[in-house]
Amino acid sequence: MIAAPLADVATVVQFETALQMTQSEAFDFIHSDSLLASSLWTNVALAGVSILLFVYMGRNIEGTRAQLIWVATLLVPLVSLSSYLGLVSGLTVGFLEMPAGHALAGEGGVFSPWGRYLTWALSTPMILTALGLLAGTDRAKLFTAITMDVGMCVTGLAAALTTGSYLLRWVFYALSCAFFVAVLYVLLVEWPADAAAAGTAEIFNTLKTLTVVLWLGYPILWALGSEGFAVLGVGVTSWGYSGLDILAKYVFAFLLLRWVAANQNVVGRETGATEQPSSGTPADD
Ligand code: RET
Repeated sequence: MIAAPLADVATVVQFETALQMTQSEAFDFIHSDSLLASSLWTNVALAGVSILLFVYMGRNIEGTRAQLIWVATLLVPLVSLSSYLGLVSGLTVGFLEMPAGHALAGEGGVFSPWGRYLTWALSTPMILTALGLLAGTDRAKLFTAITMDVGMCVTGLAAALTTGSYLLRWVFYALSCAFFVAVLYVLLVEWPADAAAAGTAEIFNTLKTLTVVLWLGYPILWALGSEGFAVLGVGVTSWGYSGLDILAKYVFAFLLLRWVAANQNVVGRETGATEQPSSGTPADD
């Protein structure tokens, strides 16, 4: 057996400790970086405050459609609180050795907050459900938006976790973008017309613009961040997602709930997805 040079042994040890980090070591890693830790704790706090505020704001909301919007909206900070607690505790983060071709290949384990991508598969469908119900859309379009969105999140997770091939990381990224295009189509083309018919065009268009602009920031950040081209460091990338989350989740949800609470007469009308099919006609809305 040929003895490995000392430097190599040190590198391997560095790799192994990074890749086999325990949760408490991951916890210590996160808390040794004040930028990273603050990006996560800020969202834990804001999600908690949002939950209390949204419960209060929805206390008098009546009618199936308005209540569905309220519950979907409330689930956004509820999922977010769980997500950020998972990240900050070290439970849903990992340290991945990047494949050859990646800017950080050979530099030890790269911090991967994979729990983010996983929980987006729960939170973003809630955002779309609330928006779809606000627009008074039908079940086919709601189903399309949600399934495409889940496809986007799961393939985004695959892009982050693929370490066997640098090319395949970007193939998953491209697939995720393709799903995203379908979501954007529903948001930008289908639902505005539905919202106009339902009398919710003004608020819908405000929230649609907010959503589209902010959501476009996520793939850009992924590409620039430590898991993509690594132009940005771990702490800055994490603050990028946290900042986008603050606007795309809490601010979005607050604006939506405030409008719904004040316009229950408009939202009270059953449309599209919440409409009961009248007897004798097929339920094909
Ligand atoms: C990824 C990388 C792969 C390509 C694309 C992405 C899009 C992510 C988006 C996330 C939105 C998240 C929100 C979370 C709120 O809880 C997965 C970053 C297209 C659009 C709004």
